[in-house]
Amino acid sequence: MPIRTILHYPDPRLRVKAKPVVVVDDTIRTLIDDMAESMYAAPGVGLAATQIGEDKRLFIIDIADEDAPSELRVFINPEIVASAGQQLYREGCLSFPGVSEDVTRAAEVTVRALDRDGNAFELSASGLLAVAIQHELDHLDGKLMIDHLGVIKRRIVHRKMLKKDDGPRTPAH
Ligand code: GNR
Ligand code: NI
Repeated sequence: MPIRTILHYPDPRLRVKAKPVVVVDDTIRTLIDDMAESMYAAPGVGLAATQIGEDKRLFIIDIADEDAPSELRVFINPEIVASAGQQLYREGCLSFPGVSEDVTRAAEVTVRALDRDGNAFELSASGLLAVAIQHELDHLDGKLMIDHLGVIKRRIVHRKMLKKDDGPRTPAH
């Protein structure tokens, strides 16, 4: 089960709006296994298929503490069916290594999705789990944490990411 390369901003593939999963089959389950391995290796608390260049509406989350047993949650074709309140959380993103910024999101969400067996479930979440669900769902729509920042912070993060990037220099703007 290979560890997959996680795309970094400003890779254009991070802007793709992912397509629904049509059947939850062994191909999807293999993809989930690869994503889990990649997320734990990173390490991160979540990973969206978009971040490894897979055009599918699927993400995984594990917010269990390092010293606790892992609790992998799988969300296929997720939809937020209810949300309430607001919370500010200092977020990171595996597609923005070295960046952490405060983002405002709903305090509580109810998400409906399919699990790795293709069974529908509903989950209500608050705190970090609610943040992660919203962060990952954004990825499936090609939306990134930088889009939640004001113009000044956004430009700072943008320039920082261009500097880190290897390869040919294009003029900063
Ligand atoms: O590993 C991650 N940590 C994190 C911390 C606060 C809010 C959101 C996240 S998600 C992130 C992994 C990631 O980039 N998922 O898309
Ligand atoms: Ni992310």
